Amino acid sequence: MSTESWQPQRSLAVILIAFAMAPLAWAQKPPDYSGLFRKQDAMIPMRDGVRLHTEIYVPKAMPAALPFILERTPYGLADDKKGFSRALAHYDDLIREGYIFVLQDIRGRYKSEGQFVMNRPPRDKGDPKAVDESTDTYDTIAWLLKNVSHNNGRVGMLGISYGGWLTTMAMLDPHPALKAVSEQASPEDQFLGDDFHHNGAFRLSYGFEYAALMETTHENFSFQFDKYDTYEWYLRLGALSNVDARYFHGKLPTWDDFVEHPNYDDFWKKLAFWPYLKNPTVPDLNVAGWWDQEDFYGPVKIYELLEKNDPKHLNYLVVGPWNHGGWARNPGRKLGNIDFGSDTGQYFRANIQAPWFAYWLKDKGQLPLHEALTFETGSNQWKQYDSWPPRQAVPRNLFFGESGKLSFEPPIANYDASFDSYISDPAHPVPYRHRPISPTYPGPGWPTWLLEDQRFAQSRPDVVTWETEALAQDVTVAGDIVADLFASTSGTDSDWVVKLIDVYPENYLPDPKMGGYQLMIADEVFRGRFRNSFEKPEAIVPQQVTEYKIDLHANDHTFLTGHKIMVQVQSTWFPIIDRNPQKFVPNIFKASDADYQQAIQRVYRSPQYPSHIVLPVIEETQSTAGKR
Ligand code: PG9
Repeated sequence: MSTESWQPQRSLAVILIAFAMAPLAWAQKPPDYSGLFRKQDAMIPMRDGVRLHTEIYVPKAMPAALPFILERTPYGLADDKKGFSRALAHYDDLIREGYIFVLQDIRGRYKSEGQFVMNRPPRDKGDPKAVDESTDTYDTIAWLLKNVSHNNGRVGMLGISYGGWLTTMAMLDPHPALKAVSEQASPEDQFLGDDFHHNGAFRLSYGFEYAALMETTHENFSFQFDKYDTYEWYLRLGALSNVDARYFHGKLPTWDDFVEHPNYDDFWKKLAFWPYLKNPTVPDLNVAGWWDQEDFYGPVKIYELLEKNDPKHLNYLVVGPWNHGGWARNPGRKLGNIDFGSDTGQYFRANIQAPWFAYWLKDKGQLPLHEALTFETGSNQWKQYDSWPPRQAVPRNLFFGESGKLSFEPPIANYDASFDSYISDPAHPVPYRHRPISPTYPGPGWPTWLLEDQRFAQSRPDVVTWETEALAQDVTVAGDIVADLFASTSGTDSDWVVKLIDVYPENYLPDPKMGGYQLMIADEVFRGRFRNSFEKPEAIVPQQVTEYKIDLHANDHTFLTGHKIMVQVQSTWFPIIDRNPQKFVPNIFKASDADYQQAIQRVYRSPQYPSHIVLPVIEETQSTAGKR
C-alpha cells in the first residue's frame, strides 16, 4: 500500500500492538479466570450522563467483604474467549490476596461512550458540569460502593503509563473511599521529559505513531509503514511539515497540538502535574524502571513533587531494572542482553506491591518499604533508602579530556586542542538503535532499545567518545546525574545528546559474548534553542561556547572494578528525536526541507570550559542504609 495514500487500517499488527502496550500483559497465555470470578459488565453513568464500560470481577470464594482494585485504561480490556479480561494476568499476587477487580474503558475508548481527549487536562473547577479523569474515577467509585455487594468500602487503584497517569489524576480530588494508589510510569510533563518531548526535543517516531494509534479510531490502530526500517521511512518523510500534507491531513488532534504548540506554553503546562500535585492525598507507591523507554521522568518527578509536602508519610518510590511496565509481567531477571541475577519483577509483585496494598486496604501486615527501594544495577541488589535521592551521595565530576580520556582529574592547560569536533548532518542522522528500526508497536526492538550495545554509535564520525581507564575499584552512583556540557555549533540551533555508558571488560568471564559491551546507564537530549527558556526559544550564536546543564536523571548503578565509564556526545538520535534543522526557525514543525543544514560541532574540555558529568558517588565507607 502506498504511504502517499495512507488510510487507517486494522490489521494483525493492531492486535500485536496491544501485546506490546505496557498496561496489558498478553505475552504469556492467560489462565482461565472463569473458575475464580463471577464477571459483571456495567455501563456506569458519569455526572454528565456519559456511560463508561466497566468489567467487575467478584471472587467466587468470598470469606469476608473485600476491597476493590480499580484499573482504568484507554487500550481496551482484551477479553479472552470466555469474556475474561487478559489484564487480570497482571494481578496473580493480588488475586491470591483477594480483591474485587474492576477494569474500565475510559471516555471515548473501546466500549465507553463520550469523547477521548489525549491526557485530558484537569477540569475548570469553577464549572460544576465540567468532567475530567478525576471526576470519572470519583463517579465510578461512588457507583461501585453502592452497587457491588460485599465490598469493604475501600478502593485501591493502579495503572501503568496512561493507566498510571489516570491513577495520578484520581489523586487530585480523591473519593474518600480511595485508600491507596500506585502510579506506575505515569507521565508528568509531556514537554520536558515524557512520551512526546524531552527538554523540548520532539520524540518524532513515538509522537507520530502514538497519535495514529490513539486517534485514528476509538480502538488501537497501527500506522502502516511501507518500509520495515522506519529510519529510512522517517528520513524520506523529510521536514515535519510533510506529515499533515501526506498523511494526517489535519485530522489527528494530538498531531495538530504538536504543530501548534512547539514551545512550553500553557497548553503543555496545563497537561503537566506540577501545577496541581501539591501533596499526597492518598498513600501512593510510585513505580519506575531504569530502562523505561517511555516514561521514566514522570514517576520520579511525581515522587519528588509529592515528597515536598508529605508529613503523614504517604509517598513511596520503587525503581527496578525494568523497561516500560516490565515489573508487571515477566520474571524480570533479564532485559535485552542484561542479566540481573534474580527475578526482580516477581520480587516486586509478590514482596512489595501485594503487601503494600494489603496494608492500606485490609489493615494487614507491615509496609514492605520505608521510603525508597531501588535495584542497584551492576552489583544487582535491592537497596532500601530512607530518602531519595540518598543523602549520603557525594557529587564528583568526571571530566572530558584529551585523546578521548575521561577522568576525575580536572583538565589542565596546554592541551594541543581544547575541544573535540564533529560534523552533524541532518541528511545522515545517527540512528538511535540498530537498523533496521522496526515500528514502535508491535516492535520487537522498541521495548529494549535503551539496553542495546552502543558500539554501533561509537564507530560513527558524528559521535564523540571519552572513556576512563579500567576502574581499580567499584564506583557506585545513586541519585541524580547531570551532564555539564560546554559546546559550540556553526549553526543557529542544535541538539546535544549525552549518553553515560558502562563498558564491560573485553575479557568478561561470566559471559564472553558480553566482552566490551557498551551498556547505556543514563541518557538525554537537549534542544539548544531552549537553553535559556522553554517558553521562549532563542537562536544560538554561531561558534560561541555555551554551557548546557543536561539532567541525565536518577540512577542507582555500580560500575564494577575492571569496567570503564564512557560518555558519548552526538547531535542526532533518529528517528526517536526529530532532526534539528540546525538553523533557527520559529517553529520546527513548520520548517521546510531546505531549512535543514549541516553544522560543525565542538565539545570543549579545557580548564575554562571543562565539560563533565556530575556523578552522585556513594563512597565505600558511607555505603547506604542498604538492606536487601
Ligand atoms: N507511554 C504511553 C502513554 C502514556 C500517556 C500518554 C501518552 C502515551 C503508554 O504506554 O500508555
